[in-house]
Amino acid sequence: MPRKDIAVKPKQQTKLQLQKPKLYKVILNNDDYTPREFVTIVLKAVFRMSSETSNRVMMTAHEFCKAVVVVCTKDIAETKSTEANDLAKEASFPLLFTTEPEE
Ligand code: TYC
Repeated sequence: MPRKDIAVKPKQQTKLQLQKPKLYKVILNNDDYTPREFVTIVLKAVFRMSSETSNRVMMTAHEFCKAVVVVCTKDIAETKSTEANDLAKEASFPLLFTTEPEE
């Protein structure tokens, strides 16, 4: 039986504060040589974009020099941009994906 004359102090709880992971942008950079179709092929293959989205992102880079492809963790951003840059190198195109921290 619990005694009513003794106050039991609740144990102090330690709050575990999880830090939000810092996010990174994958940037598609325009150039004058890579065919538009090749850019959309890479966007579809590596970033799983639909034809419509890949075309829109490619045209954004084409018109404004750069386009944000995706925002994700550093690890994923670096893996994906390396994968995409490797495809461009294999095909001998200067297409370049870069990563940068999101403000
Ligand atoms: N500017 C290229 C052309 O006219 C096409 C292109 C678009 C290349 C986007 C890279 O990120 C890019 N052939």
